Amino acid sequence: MMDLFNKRLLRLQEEHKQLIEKANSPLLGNGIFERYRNPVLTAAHAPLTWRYDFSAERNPFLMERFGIHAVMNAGAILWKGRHLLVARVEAADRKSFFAVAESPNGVDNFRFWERPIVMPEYGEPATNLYDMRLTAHEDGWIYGIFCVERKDPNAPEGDLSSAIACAGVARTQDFVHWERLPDIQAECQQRNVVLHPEFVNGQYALYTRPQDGFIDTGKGGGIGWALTKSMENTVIRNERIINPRYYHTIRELKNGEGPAPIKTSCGWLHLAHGVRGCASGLRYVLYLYMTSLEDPTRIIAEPAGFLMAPEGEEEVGDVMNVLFSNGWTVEENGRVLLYYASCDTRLHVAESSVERLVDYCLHTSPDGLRTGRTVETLNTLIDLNQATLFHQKSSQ
Ligand code: M1P
Repeated sequence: MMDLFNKRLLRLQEEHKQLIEKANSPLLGNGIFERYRNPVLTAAHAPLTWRYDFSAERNPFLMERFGIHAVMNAGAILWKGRHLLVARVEAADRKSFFAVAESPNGVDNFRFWERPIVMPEYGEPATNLYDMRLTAHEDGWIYGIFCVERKDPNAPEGDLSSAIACAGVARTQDFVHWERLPDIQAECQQRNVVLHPEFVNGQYALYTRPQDGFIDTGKGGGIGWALTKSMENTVIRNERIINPRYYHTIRELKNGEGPAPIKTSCGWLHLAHGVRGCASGLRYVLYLYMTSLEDPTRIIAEPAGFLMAPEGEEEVGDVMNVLFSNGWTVEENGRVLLYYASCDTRLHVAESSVERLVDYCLHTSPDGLRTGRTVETLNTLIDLNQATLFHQKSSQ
């Protein structure tokens, strides 16, 4: 028996090591970004010490004693030259928690720190926490804003799925110790709340996403904006929508800000997700838009359609047809690593640069909002190409 136990332990350890240390490489991209071949984090990356009891006495079959189901939607940061992700880890019991994973290069060899984050509670203990957005704010703190979900106390008897979602706030200097601040107070439910990295008019600025429930059935809706004097007692008032959802676009049903925007010389670069309904359910894609440096609420560019949509294995998982991102990092040389999860199951990385993403935003046509304009845009490109090819031929 002991022999079997030891053999199994050795094999588990070897396979885990191979998975963690597997080198990753970029695939051929579309010029805007390159996806990397392997996911950077999956449930199988969770440390064996989280999943198994290594005592042969207590666990003679060396069976999993704690199931990890998925690793997804990670906040990302380059911190003191270190690539850190604060991932949403979902246990087999459906509860999510946060855990830090670190890599030497941002594209492979991600290892979870020894223990998950112990997030202090605020008020009524949460049923679930997920999707942390990290912001290194100019006030000197690193903030994490995340979704806090509790059962709706007013749900009719027998309704076991209605929940109340609000934005939780915590701040840290080392990613181990977190100071929990009061949940953000707002007039309606909030998911996808993100802190802008700079003060605006001397106040903290928040990207918001007001909604009535899991799907915004209310009027309007979209990515909102609100200012608040303090993060220690945050109240969202006078929220206004800066990036609305829109009929027959990739964000017809809902949208949400991704990570904190990146400051570039041409404007703030924003990554967001857009959701539409289709026969197979909700379809989540990622898109970019840019806002003005002088007024971060004013959109100055927004390419038509999606930047990334699920492809290949990304289409399949726990919640099908979903790409979601709440983390990206930018290096001093402008290299951007964009972390995105597929189907609420696993986490991937794609590479681009500030220069390329700005070029994409500024030189891709916006959505004309009707078929005729889409065909006009296409014909303009074909005309340009015909002229270019003609010119190239005649100068040969
Ligand atoms: O299942 C897809 C996503 O659904 C929610 O996002 P949103 O509120 O924007 O629709 C979240 O539960 C998110 O974690 C999840 O990936």
